[in-house]
This record gives sequence, C-alpha cells and structure tokens, in this order.
Amino acid sequence: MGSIDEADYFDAREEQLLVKLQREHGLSRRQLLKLGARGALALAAGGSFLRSPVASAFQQPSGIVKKLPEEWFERLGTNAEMKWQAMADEGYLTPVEKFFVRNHTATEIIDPLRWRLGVFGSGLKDPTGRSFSLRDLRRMPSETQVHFMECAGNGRSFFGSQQGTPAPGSQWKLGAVGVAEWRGVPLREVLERAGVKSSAVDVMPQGLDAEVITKGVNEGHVRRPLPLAKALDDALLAYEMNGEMLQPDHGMPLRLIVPGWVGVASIKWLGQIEVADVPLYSPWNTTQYRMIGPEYPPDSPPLTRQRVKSAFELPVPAALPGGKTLRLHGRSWSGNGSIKRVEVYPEAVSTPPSGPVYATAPAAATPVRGAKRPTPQGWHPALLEEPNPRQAWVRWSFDWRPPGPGNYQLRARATDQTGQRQPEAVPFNNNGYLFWATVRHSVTVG
Ligand SMILES: Nc1nc2c(c(=O)[nH]1)N[C@H]1C(S)=C(S)[C@@H](COP(=O)(O)O)O[C@H]1N2
Ligand SMILES: [Mo]
Repeated sequence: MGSIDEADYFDAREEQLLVKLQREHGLSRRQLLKLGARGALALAAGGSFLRSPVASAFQQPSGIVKKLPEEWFERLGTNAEMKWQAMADEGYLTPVEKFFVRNHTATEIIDPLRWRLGVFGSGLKDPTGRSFSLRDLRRMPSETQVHFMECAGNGRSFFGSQQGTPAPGSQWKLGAVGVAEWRGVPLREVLERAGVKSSAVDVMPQGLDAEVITKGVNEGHVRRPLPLAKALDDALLAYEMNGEMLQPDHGMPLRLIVPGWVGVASIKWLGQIEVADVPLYSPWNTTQYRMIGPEYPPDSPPLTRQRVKSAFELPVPAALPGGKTLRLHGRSWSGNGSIKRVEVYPEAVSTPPSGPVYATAPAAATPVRGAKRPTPQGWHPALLEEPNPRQAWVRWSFDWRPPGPGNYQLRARATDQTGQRQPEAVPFNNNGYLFWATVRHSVTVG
C-alpha cells in the first residue's frame, strides 16, 4: 500500500462497495436515508454501514446480497448456481457478479474495520495466540493466485438424471464452480507470526456466519480442519477477488482459499483459526464431506481434491442453428493439476430434451468456415487454449458440423496431468459428492 493511509483506503473501498450495492439494488441515497440509515451512512465516521440494518435490507430471501439475474443464475435455496452460458462471452476468469454462491445459512455482513482474526490453540508456542486486524494482514507479504472454487456437490443432480440414483442436497448442474484471481496473505505467514509449533497437526478455520442447524441439531459455526502440511503449503487468506475487495457473498473481509480442494475447505467470513497438536474434528470432516455409501469403505477419508470435470458454455438444453459448422466452447478443470486433453463426443439421439429448449448466443456457438462433411459420431479432440494452470481451468473449443436437424447429446471428457480421465459413470455416494462422469448435454439442431 506504500504511503497510503490504510483507514482511508478502507473507507474508500467501503464507499465503492456501497455505491455498487446501491446501483445493483436500484436504491437512491435518499431511499437509504428513509430506511433510517442516516447515521450508518456517515461512512467516514467509522465505516459502520456494513453492520447497519440497511445493509441487511440488501439481503434477498436467499440470504445472498448480490443480484441474481435469471440469465446468469439458477436459485437453489440459500445457494445460487451459475448458468454456464453466462461464461460464453467471458475471458479466463469468472466475474464476481456471475460467481456461484454456496451458503449454509446466509451471507454475513461484517464491518472490515472492526473485524479481527483470532489465531489460537495447543499447536502454538503460546496457546492463547494472537489476533490480526485487516490492516495487519494487508501489511504482510501478499500473493496473487488464480484458482477454481468448486462445491463438492457440483454435478449432484446427474446422479439422479443420468444414473437413476438421486442424491439429496442442492441439485446442482455444473455451475457450482468458478475461477477467480485471489489476493491475500499466505496462511503460512500468519501461522508463523502466531508461533506455530512443529508438533502442530491440524488447523481449523471457522466462519462468522450463523450457526448451522441440521434436523434440529446445532452443528455450530461452519468450520473444517485442514492438515498443517496443506496449510503451510499453498493455502491463502484472501481479501481480494479479481482485483476488488472481497464482496459480502464471497466472504468479506477475509476467506480462506484451499487450492484444488472441495469448496467447503475455503471458509468464508473467517473469524478464527484454531491450531492444534491433536487431530481436530467437525461435522464437515466427519459426518459430511466423506464418501459414504454401499460402494465405499466405512472409514473413507475426508474429501480433499476435486476431480476432473468439463462443461460446455451452452444453455441446458440448447437450441443450435442447423446447416452450419459451429464452434462450441467449454472449460475443463481438475484438483489434481492442469488438463492434458479434452475430447468431445456428439451423439444423435431419438428423444427430444424434456421441457423448454434455450436459444444460444452467437458467442457460445459461432458459425465458422469448415468442412461441409458432418462430424462422425465418436470422440474427437478439442482445441485447448492457453493458459492451462494447475487448479484453475483450461478453455477449449470444438468445431462441430451436425449431420442434420434433430436431437443430440454432447459429451466432453477431460484427462488431467495425472492421467485421471472422466468416466462414463461414477459409483454412487449417499450425499452425491464429486460427480465427475461425463455429462450428457442435450441440444437440438434446427
Ligand atoms: N463460513 C462459511 N464458509 C463457507 C461456506 C459457508 O456456508 N460458510 N460454504 C462453503 C462451501 S460448501 C463452498 S462450495 C464455498 C463456496 O464459495 P462461494 O460462495 O464464494 O462460491 O464456500 C465454503 N465456505
Ligand atoms: Mo460446497
């Protein structure tokens, strides 16, 4: 930050955020004042806006603050899934306003100026630990990392629709994923300053959002232990997303980023981190986020890395123009590393998709000059574009000449750098985690 006063900096950022929220929600300052926000709007005097009743008035019934336009999002209870066609005219990153939201309860609105991060526990030389303000963290060495964020339940609906064994929980299609550029301080730096002992084994970050009540049982705040080795390796305490201050829905003022791992590891609205010299447990690494089911051993370990997956930047199902060679676009990603290969299989099918079919924007299926010969059924290589970093995604395209009007299913299959390749089906697990089989994407050609 150089010589800029950090309090001024945060005030300016908060003002920017307020303006943005006002714009997004179509409220004037006058309307805000009528809502009784006069005091709260005195941003310069302490930045109390984000704690004010006005701030919570921004929350929608979903508990999500940002707007969720229908062209970009599908609402699933307290969550919002990104529709993949929203990525068709985008660059490499997912814009913050299109990024999926997964909340166990509701977005917590926190005053970044009063907030502190507590670090404590038996794994520290002094177990009472210490706390850090956002200003403290911003003064520490920062890193910028590009990573995907993906929910372990992404693709869950296909256990039902493709394999005939529905799993309970949010019926995500493939849109519980996004890639962003995260900036913050490596968790390692904070643990070192807190005096971590070499005998420490687990690190448990915990969120400041409401306690989670499941079937009448209070499970406490969202928290999930992370092995010390991963914490010291590449975990990041992020305060910026795509070059902007983290927004409320994504964990403002600070969230953890655990590269390549199931999204639940990346705790939002971080309030504290326990460091222990004994293994730690929470519902999020014991009863949940493990593979439980007939095909898995009873003691299968907590989920860590996401599997390899692919998606087309098309509506589901999509209507495509006939008589043309179409350049289709998609993206593939894996928690194991970069993507080695992507193949596409177009298959003619007799049954039309059920329900409405959606017109496709030209950016998603661009007519191109190409051979007039129809693409034969079978696996064909897609063309990968740079960049292709680890634990983010790679963009690809595939030129398809449909043999004629009719119904088709498109499948994309990626292979990652470890050789893991998307299968045609995956074994069922009771909670529907890690669906990584190829997904049949229905399209109709006119
Ligand atoms: N405190 C807290 N952190 C959380 C969650 C939550 O509900 N509370 N949801 C987790 C889950 S399950 C996922 S998939 C990611 C989603 O991050 P996003 O909403 O920024 O996309 O946040 C994780 N971190
Ligand atoms: Mo998740």
